[in-house]
Amino acid sequence: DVTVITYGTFDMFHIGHLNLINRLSELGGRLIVAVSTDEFNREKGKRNLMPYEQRAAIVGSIKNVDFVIPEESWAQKRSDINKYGVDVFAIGDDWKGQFDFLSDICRVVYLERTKDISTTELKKSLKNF
Ligand code: C2G
Repeated sequence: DVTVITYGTFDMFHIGHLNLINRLSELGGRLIVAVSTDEFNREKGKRNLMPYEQRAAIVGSIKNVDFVIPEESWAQKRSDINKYGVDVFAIGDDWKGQFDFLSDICRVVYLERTKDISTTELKKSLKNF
């Protein structure tokens, strides 16, 4: 079976995240999602509203997701791909080109982002709600 992996914060889970996850599960039979820990998010310069446990629980509850692991560093992708026998690394095209260096050990796919929704936008619209 084809194993797919992706990485992300998945804060304030929304349709953009769901669309991506559903598209990922079309790429292969097994889907692993690495959810960024709170500490790693700070390293990414991102602040998440929901703690890792909640974000991981929500992502893990999605039927197409087979396995959730923590994303703790930029450097873990290569070892994850080898450890889990990953065939496809896929992520939204806001990262286009950033992970081509992994193409010696797996297929690298960039998927189109869902328009007009992001956690940042949601936070803004909540302020005026
Ligand atoms: N996404 C999307 N459409 C949106 C918003 C997000 O397709 N409207 C996708 C992103 O492209 C990403 C995934 O959903 O593939 C998770 O988005 P984020 O939580 O913002 O992930 P990010 O912080 O970019 O983390 O090592 C990689 C990083 O951890 C990626």
